[in-house]
Amino acid sequence: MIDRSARIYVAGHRGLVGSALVRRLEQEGASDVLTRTRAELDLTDARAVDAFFADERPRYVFLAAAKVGGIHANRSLPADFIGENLRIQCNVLEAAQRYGVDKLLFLGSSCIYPKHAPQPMREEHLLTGPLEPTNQPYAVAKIAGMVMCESMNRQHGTNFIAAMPTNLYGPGDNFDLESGHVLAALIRRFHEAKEQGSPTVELWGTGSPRREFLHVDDLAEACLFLMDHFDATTDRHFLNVGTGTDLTIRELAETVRDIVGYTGAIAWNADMPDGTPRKLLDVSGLADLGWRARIPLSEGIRATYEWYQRNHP
Ligand code: GFB
Repeated sequence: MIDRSARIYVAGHRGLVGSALVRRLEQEGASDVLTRTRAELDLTDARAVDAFFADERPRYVFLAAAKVGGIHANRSLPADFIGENLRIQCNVLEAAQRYGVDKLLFLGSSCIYPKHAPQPMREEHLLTGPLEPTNQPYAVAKIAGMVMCESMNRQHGTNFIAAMPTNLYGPGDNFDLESGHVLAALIRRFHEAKEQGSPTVELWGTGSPRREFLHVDDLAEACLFLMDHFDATTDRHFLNVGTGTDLTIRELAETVRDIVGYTGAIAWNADMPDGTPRKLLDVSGLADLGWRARIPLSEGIRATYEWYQRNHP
């Protein structure tokens, strides 16, 4: 078990994942959670990151800081997605090693697996085939982060592990229609259409791709579980985190539509990309250790919609 009274740094505490991690750590009695806003500490600045670790000496680190976004943001800003993520990872991982961090958890993403990986995707499918083009720069950065953790462990004897979450949603998500992920965008599109009495909501792609959705509070619980119960070993330093079930984007849209209470029609804009055809994680590794996701999708969407209404008047 990681010591709840030790200094724990959550990088990216204002994001979807980082904010959920801070909530979870506080619920579990963590008494010295260290955070810095981007204005206080620019993680792409190697010198600033080094000075921060030298001064603060965290014992544990959750590396949840990253440039993230949905399919359109990934396509529009590919250089930012690879460049910023590589810099952030490199700086934090190297400083964590240099200043003797006991254990670090790096957040990967299910898009690191090949576009046509067998489904559900197992950890050993990493680096076995070409990636989905819409998010290749982001995926390459995340793969580099994973390989860097493993390399640090081999060369320096660190205990840097990684969680590979499936598509996430929940309170604190980015509800921007251009840059957000699909679930947050759907909540907003249906909500605004209901408020404005629009007869149709236009969604991207064909609706046929399949995705798996994990509530971020489940992910935060899994991350702490991994920190407590999973160590980097020579053959494996990361595990998938998901629910083990998926649905089509069309089914997701109908679920969100019903929860929001929109009664108009859905139109699919096939000029927008579908992305990878299917992305379902095999979660047996984490299940064997004793962890399973708990929040059912419809319940999680309902709670996220309530959060959206409270926070986006
Ligand atoms: O979450 P998302 O943007 O990204 O979901 P990925 C994209 C799927 O939802 C595509 C459809 O099939 C889209 O065509 N979609 C329908 C929409 N309407 C919308 C909408 O209004 N907004 C959005 N965003 N999508 C991401 C990667 O891939 O997966 C990230 O881009 C990350 O890098 C994440 O890895 C986990 O699931 O395709």
